[in-house]
Amino acid sequence: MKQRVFSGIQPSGESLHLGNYLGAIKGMLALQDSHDCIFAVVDYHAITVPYDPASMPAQKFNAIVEYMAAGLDPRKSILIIQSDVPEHTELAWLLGCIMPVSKLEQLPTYKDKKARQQSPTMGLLDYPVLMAADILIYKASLVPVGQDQLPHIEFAREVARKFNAAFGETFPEPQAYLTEGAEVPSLLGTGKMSKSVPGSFIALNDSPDQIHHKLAVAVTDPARQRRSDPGEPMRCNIYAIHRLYTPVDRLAEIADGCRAADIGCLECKAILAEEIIADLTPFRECRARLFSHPDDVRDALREGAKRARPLARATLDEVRCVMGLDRI
Ligand code: AQP
Repeated sequence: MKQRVFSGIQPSGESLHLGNYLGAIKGMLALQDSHDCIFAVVDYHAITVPYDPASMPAQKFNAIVEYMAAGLDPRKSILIIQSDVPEHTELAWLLGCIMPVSKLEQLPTYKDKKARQQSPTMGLLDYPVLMAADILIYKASLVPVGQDQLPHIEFAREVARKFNAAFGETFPEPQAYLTEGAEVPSLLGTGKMSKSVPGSFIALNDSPDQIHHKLAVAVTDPARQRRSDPGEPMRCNIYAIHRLYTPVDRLAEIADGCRAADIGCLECKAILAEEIIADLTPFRECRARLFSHPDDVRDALREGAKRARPLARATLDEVRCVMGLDRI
């Protein structure tokens, strides 16, 4: 039997970004031919922070289009919107009843997002429980994610262990699947590329001009104030992105040129912009095609939910049974 894979991305912006693509979607693509995959647009996660209800339908539609344009194929993988499979939230309630609040309060994403909000919601605290349910409802053993999600995967493993110890062997302990781009840095010089940090990201639907502009104003090696200053590529966030895009021989040329101050930051950024634009061209074309055939996208989602729900229901029935909740 093929190993089961689950992963999800929030529809929390107008477009997914390069971090989502290189850190998560590339991992999904690497597994979709050889594994039994379910990939979701996790809309219930996106409402754990303030959001605009009027924009949500378009953001969900865009996220699923971008999944498909990046190569996730509904003939190979089950593609769903999380809220179309309500078993996820029902399982989250059951799992939440075995996990201590103190554990959730320690998780870095919660602490980080809490610091940016006046009154963090119960949903924000509970986010990792819902994420554990998203994975465990399909008994997935592999989860392609970026580095920032590792604490949440560790939490999901702990949920599985705790549940199995209390109610008998039910869930596999899921493992993260990381790509080379597991931590795409922010264009602002510190932290990761993130939808909620303006100026930090390149969106997958950015035009070639926008990509050139965003890179041109991006922060680089702080030691390189003037064109003639020698740089240190390993300290530079732009070089870190180059390493994910640029062929090895060209990369060595850029690193040497940077150290010798033969290549300026602007030139280095322009080379990277062209690499990214070339990589995203087929994506952009496919995205435009899908937007002009919205029924194909909706059909894929309908079919996805139809295939996912029986799998989710079977796990939920089993869980309710071992918890003594299925009978009177
Ligand atoms: N910079 C990144 N590098 C590598 N992987 C990344 N991911 C996100 N940013 C990077 C991975 O993308 C998947 C989906 O992320 P998400 O949008 O659901 O949540 P997130 O991790 O919180 O992403 P953002 O962009 O930072 O969203 P906001 O700003 O709304 O919180 C995950 O696998 C994630 O690791």
